[in-house]
Amino acid sequence: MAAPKLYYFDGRGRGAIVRLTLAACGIKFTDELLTEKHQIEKWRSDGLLLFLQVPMLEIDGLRLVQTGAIVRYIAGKEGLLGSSPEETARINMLFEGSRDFLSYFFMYRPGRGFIDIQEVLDDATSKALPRYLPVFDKVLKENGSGFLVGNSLTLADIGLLEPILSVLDYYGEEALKDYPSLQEFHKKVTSLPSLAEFLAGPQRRKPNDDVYMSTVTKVLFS
Ligand SMILES: N[C@@H](CCC(=O)N[C@@H](CS)C(=O)NCC(=O)O)C(=O)O
Repeated sequence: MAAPKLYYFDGRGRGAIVRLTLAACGIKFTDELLTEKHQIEKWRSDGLLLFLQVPMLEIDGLRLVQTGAIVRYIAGKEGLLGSSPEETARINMLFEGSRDFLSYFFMYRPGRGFIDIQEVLDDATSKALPRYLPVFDKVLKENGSGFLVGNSLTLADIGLLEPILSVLDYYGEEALKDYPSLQEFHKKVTSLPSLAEFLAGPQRRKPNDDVYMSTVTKVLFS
């Protein structure tokens, strides 16, 4: 079977969590990078994109779209979605919370286009950090294993890692100084061999820059 192939931009965006989930599961994948408008037009007209959107992941003979569905497929196959309906609900709840947290770092805002990074960070500083950091720190502390749910890595942890990496990229370690459980979590999860290798490699994209924003604008909005 061919390696899974991710159709997405050469940047983080919604593709980041798909890459992170594949990496956490030790699944090697390739990137089909979207850099020109004619590519997505062809994928759309060839019927590759169910809702005409990326990310799309080709895996196991399937063409998966919708970020949440993609990562749940991978996590489900790899046993990272818990072992009871209650545990799965808890994992999903925490995962969705981490997506809400991460959304504060997205620079694209519907109806406005890409907004200035300072506006993003002002909003994240006043609204996202005080809401989410204490909650995730508390959940980690109460669970006590270093992971959010149970005794091993789940999709909830992979979800949380993404906004924590953004916090560290944008604010530095200082931002976690009052959250010892989150500091331990970051250390523990980024030391897992498959994630450590991925995060140090080229498939982990840097924070979105001008090149990424102008590519997305050209491909989707011109
Ligand atoms: N709910 C979808 C949203 C996907 C989405 O909005 N993708 C953007 C790129 S990040 C896109 O393809 N936009 C083009 C369009 O909506 O026509 C998901 O989570 O995957």
